[in-house]
Amino acid sequence: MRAFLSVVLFGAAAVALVSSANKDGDISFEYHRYDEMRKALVAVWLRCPSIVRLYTIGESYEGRELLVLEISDNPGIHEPGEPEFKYVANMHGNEAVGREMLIYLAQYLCIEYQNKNNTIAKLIENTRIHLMPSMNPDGFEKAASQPGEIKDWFAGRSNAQGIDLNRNFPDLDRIIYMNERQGGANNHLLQNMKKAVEDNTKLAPETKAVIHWIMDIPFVLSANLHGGDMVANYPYDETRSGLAHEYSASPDDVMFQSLAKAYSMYNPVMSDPQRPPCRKNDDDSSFKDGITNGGAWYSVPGGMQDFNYLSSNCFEITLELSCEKFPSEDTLKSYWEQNRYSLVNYIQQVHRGITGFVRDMQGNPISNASISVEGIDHDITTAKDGDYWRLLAPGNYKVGASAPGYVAVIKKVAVKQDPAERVDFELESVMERKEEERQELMDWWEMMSETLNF
Ligand code: GEM
Ligand code: ZN
Repeated sequence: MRAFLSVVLFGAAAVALVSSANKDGDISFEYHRYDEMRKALVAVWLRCPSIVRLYTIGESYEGRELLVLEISDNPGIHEPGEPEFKYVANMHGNEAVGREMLIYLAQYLCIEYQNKNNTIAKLIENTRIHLMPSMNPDGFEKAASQPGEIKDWFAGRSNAQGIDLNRNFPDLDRIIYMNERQGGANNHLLQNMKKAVEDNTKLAPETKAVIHWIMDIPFVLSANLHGGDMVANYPYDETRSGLAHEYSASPDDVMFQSLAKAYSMYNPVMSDPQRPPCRKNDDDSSFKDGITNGGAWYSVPGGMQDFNYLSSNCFEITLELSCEKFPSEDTLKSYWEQNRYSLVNYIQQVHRGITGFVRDMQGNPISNASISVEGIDHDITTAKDGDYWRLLAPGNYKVGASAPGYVAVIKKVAVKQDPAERVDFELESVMERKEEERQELMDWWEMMSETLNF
């Protein structure tokens, strides 16, 4: 049944998204070295200047730019209420498929926007999409410069200092697991620690750049593209008990499974129940429907995925796109065909759950207000314009908005599969409430004194 479902879904997605016969005609399915990648991204900007911006979030250890291509109807601007989405690839420099997928995705979105593909145009108009094809450009150059087609399994995985970037993020899992036991914050565990990040000598420049990026832009949803297996992996990555393998559910386990399936079920190879393990002795017993909990697969401390979830409002999953880390160039077109619809469908998930604004009684935005959901011990916060996005699976929820100095408000919300429910909150300041109560008391006193002829 599952195989049938994935074919149906895949087929439906294909019909919905494909607008012209040679939709991929302009994409060149080849590996891009650093200069070629930069030229390819500039070419997308030149072809679609009204919806594309190319920017950098910093430099790698050897001085290569960490390039990001942004696609949105108002590039360069956070539009209040518009969710922010990111794909980051190639943090392990020898895992090359994801890097190419993001270059092709940039080209595909631009081409389809020009072809008036309504699905793509709507996505670009109501989402701010950021694509980082390579978080480790130095590692990629090392891997790609190896002679011949057979690449060493590890050469280029780390950054130029020999740091594994997916073990280099602050280990916030240990803090959250301690807070679960002893009490403490349930998210935003790096609150106001920009300087600490800057001064942390253990952090690679690539890691620091991404941490600042995450702290600067209110990302809602993200994926981290890897290679070496075929699965959509979701938090937590580090096991709760410290065991090598242990299902370690986050408070948003139901939503993360839904998000991971939103990718895997549109990739016919990843979701094929008959697919054999990538390597004979692999234990992918935790893989079902093409998804896995990270801790159930194997424990990973200091990873970027859990860091997103525990330091910001961003939900991130990790995508393993290929059994081979650096497959031959003639396989790239088939990897694109396997991933094209998953890549778009996953971006569309950012429009789920609830979204809205938190304002005061005068209509002013309240930034950094907390949005809590009864039964899910993971709060998110409002961005600069009081806008928020809270990913939630379908169901009935009690949602609260609160901020220091304001009276909290709780609302009951019924959430569908999609699109997101609009839920705005108006918070009364405690001072206003006190004034009101004082006034009510004065009125009562006046009424009593008249009645009793004091
Ligand atoms: C993984 S990617 C993270 C997968 N998560 C868990 N918990 N296994 C890594 O970083 O080791 C594999 C890869 O490098 O792609
Ligand atoms: Zn990897």
